[in-house]
Amino acid sequence: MPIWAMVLAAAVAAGSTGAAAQTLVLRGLTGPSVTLTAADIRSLPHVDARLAVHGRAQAFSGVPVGLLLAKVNAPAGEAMRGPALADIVLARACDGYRVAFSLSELDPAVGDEGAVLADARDGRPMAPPEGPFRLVLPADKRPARSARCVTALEVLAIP
Ligand SMILES: Nc1nc2c(c(=O)[nH]1)N[C@H]1C(S)=C(S)[C@@H](COP(=O)(O)O)O[C@H]1N2
Ligand SMILES: [Mo]
Repeated sequence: MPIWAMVLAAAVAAGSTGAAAQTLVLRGLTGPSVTLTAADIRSLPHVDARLAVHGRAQAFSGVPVGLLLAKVNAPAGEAMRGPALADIVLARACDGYRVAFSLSELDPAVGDEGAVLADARDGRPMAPPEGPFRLVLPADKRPARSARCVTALEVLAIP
């Protein structure tokens, strides 16, 4: 293989690694994990969510987090009782940033904070290191939980 072809192949491989990092992994308490691409997420129902980041109001659009957690059968609604109230959701970001939530606060039938996994800001997709997916908690006062570049949402039981 000529050297230019090797360089091209390496660039394509690096590019596809980048693409793989632009997926969202959902892990439930049981059952297989679910991996969604940006296109998968774009095809799901969207809501608008506003958040002030350092005093600047930002308009995001994305998928309600409860809808994503339902894809891995996270307890919600009537099932949000007993041990489920001690379950947590860990959001993981591409830079190692992590944010923990209680599962019940993300359940629209209980906490209803309006948590959204945004895939657009001001009508445009977000590029890394902010995107492609950013958590938006519209009721938060400080944007510390608004994890940029979210790679996974994991439901975990506290031991
Ligand atoms: N992945 C990731 N997300 C993050 C952070 C981070 O360090 N890594 N910092 C948080 C904090 S503390 C703040 S104040 C906001 C800042 O958002 P901005 O970068 O859009 O200004 O991002 C939040 N999301
Ligand atoms: Mo912050």
